[in-house]
Amino acid sequence: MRSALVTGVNGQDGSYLAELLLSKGYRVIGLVRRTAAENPYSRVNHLLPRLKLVEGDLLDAGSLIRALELAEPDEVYNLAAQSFVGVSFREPVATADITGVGTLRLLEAVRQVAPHARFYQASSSEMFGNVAAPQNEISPFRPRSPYAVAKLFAHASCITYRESYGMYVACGILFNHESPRRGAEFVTRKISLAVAAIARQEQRTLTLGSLDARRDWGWAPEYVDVMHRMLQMDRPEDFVVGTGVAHSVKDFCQAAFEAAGLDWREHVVQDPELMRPAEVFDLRADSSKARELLNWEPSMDLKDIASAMVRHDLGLSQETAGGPVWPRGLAR
Ligand code: NAP
Ligand code: F7E
Repeated sequence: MRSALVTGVNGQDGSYLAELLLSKGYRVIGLVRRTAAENPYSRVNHLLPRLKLVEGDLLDAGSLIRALELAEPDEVYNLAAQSFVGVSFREPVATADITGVGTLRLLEAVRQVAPHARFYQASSSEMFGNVAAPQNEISPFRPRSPYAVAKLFAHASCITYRESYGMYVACGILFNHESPRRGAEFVTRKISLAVAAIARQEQRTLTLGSLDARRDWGWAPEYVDVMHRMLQMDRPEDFVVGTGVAHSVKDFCQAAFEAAGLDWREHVVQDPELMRPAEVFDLRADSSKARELLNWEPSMDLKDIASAMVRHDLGLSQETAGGPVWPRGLAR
């Protein structure tokens, strides 16, 4: 039985990845931080006790060593991060420490405790900043936020460990991916939750920042599948992963409101306070390499994603924070 350690297991991607690995017969150990919240592991409760949880923090090297000693992993997936770009402008140093140096702490712990484990790093399309779309593995990186800077530090650390120590380290440069398990502060979930509240007549308006920024939005369960595929290759490589189609925030609003029979123009207002100090305007993936070498193909488009999220938030779909939503066509 193969073992996997997943950091950030209670995040959107961590919960889907844990489901996928358990369905493949892995022994899965998830790293979680101590919290005082009443229902702290809400996205993975349904997986317990098959999923084992171990306490640890990317800020604490000793806890990472302990987790690795307990897990004895064949594969390590580093999904933990301060992952919200907006917060990174308000908490830049904490973001650098967790998302950037935290990855280096984990790499060094793996080098010492489990040097033969295969390591997946959750790199981000945010590292590209405003370089011309579409972006691929040879596009330059021009980060535009403290989050992107931290992710780039982590990404470069991974390549350094791969080249210096011969470790199997692979970075997935993933573009935005969404689901009903997306955190409520990210724009797609903020929109789907507001659409549901407006449909129930609990609120009238939704306040957003930039409506023109364009993102390549995919479906999260399909993206954790690619993480696993990346660690099954003969040698470690980095991959850009996205749908290849970009839409504006406005387009997502239109699709989400339409899914509930509403007109977004009657409800969405803009507030300059929600604009970021520096915006990334146009992210669109060229994932030819992943399609060819990993045989990976996304199947959900913007309308599918918006409608699945709105249906969930209206209480119309079976998916709960705890239930798997596998897109059509994806082998489990
Ligand atoms: P997420 O929902 O925000 O989950 C992040 C997880 O990291 C949370 O479970 C959080 O724990 C944990 N975490 C935060 N700080 C930690 C620390 N100091 N020590 C240990 N754990 C810590 O993020 P996601 O959307 O699943 O994304 C997964 C990864 O992919 C992240 O690294 C993100 O930056 C990256 N990424 C995401 C996307 C995307 O579109 N989703 C695209 C590219 C890259 P708590 O539950 O305790 O808060
Ligand atoms: O913003 C605009 C905002 O916060 C998307 C993370 O998973 O993907 C994610 O980062 C766009 C931006 O995601 C609001 O300015 C307008 O242009 O949903 P988001 P993100 O910043 O793209 C990357 C790939 C990651 O790696 C990250 O971890 O939407 N926008 N109005 C807004 N965004 C938010 N959050 N809230 C608004 O009110």
